[in-house]
Amino acid sequence: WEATAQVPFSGARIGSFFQDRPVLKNPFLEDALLRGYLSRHLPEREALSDLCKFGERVANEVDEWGRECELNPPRLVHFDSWGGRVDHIVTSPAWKRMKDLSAQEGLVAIGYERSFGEWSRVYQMCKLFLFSPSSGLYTCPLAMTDGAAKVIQSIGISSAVEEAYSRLTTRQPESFWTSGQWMTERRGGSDVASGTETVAVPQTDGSYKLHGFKWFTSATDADVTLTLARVQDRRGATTPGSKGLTLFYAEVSRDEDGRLKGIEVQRLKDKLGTRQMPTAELLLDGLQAHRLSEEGRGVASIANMLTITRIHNSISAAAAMRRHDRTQLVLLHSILCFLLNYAVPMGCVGRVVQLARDYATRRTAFGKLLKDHTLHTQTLARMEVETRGAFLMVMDVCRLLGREESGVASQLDTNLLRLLTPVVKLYTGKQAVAVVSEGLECFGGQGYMEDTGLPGLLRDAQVLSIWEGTTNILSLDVLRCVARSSGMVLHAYFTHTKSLLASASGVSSLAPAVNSVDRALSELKDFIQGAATKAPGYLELAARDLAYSLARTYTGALLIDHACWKGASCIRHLHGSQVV
Ligand code: UCC
Ligand code: FAD
Repeated sequence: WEATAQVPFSGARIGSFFQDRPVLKNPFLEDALLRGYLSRHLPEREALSDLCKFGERVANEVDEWGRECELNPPRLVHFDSWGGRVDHIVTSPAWKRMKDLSAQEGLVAIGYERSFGEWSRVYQMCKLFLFSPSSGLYTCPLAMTDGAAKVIQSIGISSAVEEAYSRLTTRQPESFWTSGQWMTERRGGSDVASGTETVAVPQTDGSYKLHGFKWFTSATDADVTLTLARVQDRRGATTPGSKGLTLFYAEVSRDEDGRLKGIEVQRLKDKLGTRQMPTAELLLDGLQAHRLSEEGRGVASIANMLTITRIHNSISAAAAMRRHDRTQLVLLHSILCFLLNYAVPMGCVGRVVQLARDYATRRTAFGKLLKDHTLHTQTLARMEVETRGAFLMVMDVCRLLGREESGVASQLDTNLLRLLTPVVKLYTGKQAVAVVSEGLECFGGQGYMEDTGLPGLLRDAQVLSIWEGTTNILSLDVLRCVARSSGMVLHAYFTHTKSLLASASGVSSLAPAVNSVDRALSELKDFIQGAATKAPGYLELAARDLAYSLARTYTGALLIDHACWKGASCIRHLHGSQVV
């Protein structure tokens, strides 16, 4: 016997089997639902070809940069070599390339150019949907930049913020600015009204100096920021609570010695995820600021920013889940799974579903590919339905936003937008964590290994339900907007959901699904009517469950509506018979 080349694992040989890695392909071409949604609502060739080109760029260029951002996280340099305080946040070259790319591709600009009228927001958000999982979290500064532009636009573009507005919404990389959103202080991020201690001291030239401590500030390499503070009167007194909060705009700039003007970066946060992006604690020590809102109207004025960033958050959640491609048959199957498993905890997959699905075509266990194990396919299908539902719900909110911004929204649209914004944010945030976690498991042990890049997806997903309003805070926001509209937002909800279901009337194959969602809708209505007669505090306890039910029922109706748009021809094709 001789040690020959026939013997595996001897000497330097490490075996002959190496698992194929999952491959990321053009996420636009890979995504049948995205393309289907667009051909239904925005079939403009210009938009589709831009998205297709961008998808190619994401797969072949940008995804690599995203990974680089993860491997080369930001760091804080407090002092220069001679001991001078500089507070320089050093970011990776890839992070900087993301900024240029974002401007060139119009990732914020599209929302303000409005080239596609009421569908411009849908177009913009589809682009962000493709970008998000590969963006190295650059979608975070973009969300805040979009939100800041929206606030400035809605308050009125005065000369003090004219340049900022044009830089926040430009396509020129050399002029492009990003914005921060500094709301959270040590005492509280949910209860901003009690938590804000920052004061604004009026200056003789009409500007203000801000003094305070901002406990969480993300993408702190921003050029400008919006923030809240309490204006001091001549005696130094301020008004407590929400009525004392005013919205300010400030630029982050340096003096001739390279020192930040009016800001000290205390430290960078040591975070579970989102490590690609700097999140800092900031001492505001005389930061020069311009008052944007009327005094005491800070929360109401920043609400527009919250609407935009919460929608961006939902896009990122759906995108983290998605990136996959299936036939319409699977969509129908998904609806049924969704309805049959109404009580099963929800999860979402985006990037992770696409990768897991690809992996299932490469990995063999027990003599066949994973895709040929029915239980594994069922797991993928359940992730898929969550993802599809999430996508349709987010897109619907973008549709409503686009209608409002282009002046064609009905009262019903406006009410729906107000209600669904917190609903979609809170629900997709939770889905993302569950689906991404399931997605990691689809890779077995490899899903737990850092160098695959997969664990980072789960860490990053966890933040989606925390920042921009936690699940409970947004559930309470739902109750509040219902109460303040005297029930009009719920009326809009029930009317529109019913009309979505009506589109399936006559599609016999969808009848069980329609009946199921219709029943859920009636139960929801009964619950709400019954709750009005219960003791105070009852609805508060039910707030989260109510918000989840609103989300699931609406999603079911959207899935049905979309299935009968294309599903009819698909079923005809598959069964060779007339369905409608
Ligand atoms: O976390 C942050 C940034 C993270 C990074 C960005 C990521 C973006 C996504 C990226 C994806 C990868 S920034 C911090 C975010 N912080 C929050 O979201 C705060 C959470 N807390 C709340 O939302 C609370 O509900 C508060 C702060 C809004 C509650 O404040 P108040 O003062 O108690 O609220 P009131 O009294 O209910 O409302 C005051 C006014 C009212 O208007 P008026 O006075 O005209 O009646 C409300 O109708 O504000 C109005 N308002 C709203 N309007 C309050 N909330 C809303 C709303 N959601 N929409 C419209
Ligand atoms: P708390 O408000 O103390 O909440 C703690 C818990 O209590 C939560 O579960 C909450 O749901 C619950 N709770 C609170 N009130 C109620 C209630 N009335 N009923 C029921 N439950 C309740 N903030 C910024 O301003 N700018 C940023 O750029 C920014 N970036 C961030 C980046 C990261 C990575 C993270 C993790 C956070 C960031 N934040 C930022 C802060 C974020 O917005 C807050 O953490 C969030 O709003 C929650 O506030 P809090 O941490 O004070 O929690």
